[in-house]
Amino acid sequence: MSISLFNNCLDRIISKVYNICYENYKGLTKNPKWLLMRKIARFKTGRAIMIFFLKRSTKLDFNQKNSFFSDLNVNEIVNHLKTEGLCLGINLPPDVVKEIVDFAYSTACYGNRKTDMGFFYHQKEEAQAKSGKQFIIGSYFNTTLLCPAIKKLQNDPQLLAIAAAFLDAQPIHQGNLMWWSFSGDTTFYQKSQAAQLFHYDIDDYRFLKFFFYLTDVDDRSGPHVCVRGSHNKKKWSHLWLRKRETDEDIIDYYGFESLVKISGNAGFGFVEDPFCFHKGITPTIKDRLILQIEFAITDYGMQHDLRATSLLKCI
Ligand SMILES: O=C(O)CCC(=O)C(=O)O
Repeated sequence: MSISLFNNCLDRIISKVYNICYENYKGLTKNPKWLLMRKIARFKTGRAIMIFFLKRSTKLDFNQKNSFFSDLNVNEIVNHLKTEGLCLGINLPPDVVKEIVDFAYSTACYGNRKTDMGFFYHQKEEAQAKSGKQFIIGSYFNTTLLCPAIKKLQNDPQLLAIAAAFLDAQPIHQGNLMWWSFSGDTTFYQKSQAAQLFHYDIDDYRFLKFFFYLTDVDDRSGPHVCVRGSHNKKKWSHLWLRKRETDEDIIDYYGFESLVKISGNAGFGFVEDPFCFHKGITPTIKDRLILQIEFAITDYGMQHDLRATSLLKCI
């Protein structure tokens, strides 16, 4: 076995063991109900049973005229989302993009999501040199509290209407995430930590994520890739091992034509059923800024970006 193959295998084993330990530790200490949900919800039957018991009234009325997206057809989007696992073209108005991007440039982001690794976007190189670390992503915290445009988006009546129809329940806001994916070379372990390898999420028995690009995204600036239809079809090992999958594994099972690589200009948005396999491709040329807004049936308090300001430290 060559040294590089050995290192690659070791990298994968470390990444898997780390993820299992971290998930169980985090679940047991922070919210055992979340940990239990993670075990049950990976199976379709488990999800169906729990959704049956959790079912609540969905007679919801949203004033869709006050939306950034009032021209969208909710039923069409939800049908698409249910059959394909994603729906493209939920686009942000340019003034909202500008407000959020201005916020991103004038607020510290945190390297690899560590609360003591804060820096402003334009100071990334300096921050890396000073800390001796390579930052794969730079995430923002407390976005609801700090950015009025993001707060408005998470309360947008049309997004809520889509979420309610998909969830068949009162949509609960689980959290926002906004982050830079930085361009450059990354190892398998770094990709696995930054959602840059194929995986599916288990954040509730049913949930959905809206994504909005805030920079122009093409093949070389970190497009998101979703495997169409994979929310409804997984093989035994996908369910039981739930490891990060290689492109080859995914293409072998789902076929190359199932991969939807999503490019778009700043403001381009889409909604995804995160039980689909998905990933962000590591940007090679240009950094990508993306915003994610997530709704579910229950808030387990595990997905939000809220951090006490006393914990946040700049490098
Ligand atoms: O960076 C991306 O596009 C992937 C994001 C992702 O995998 C996730 O939010 O679960």
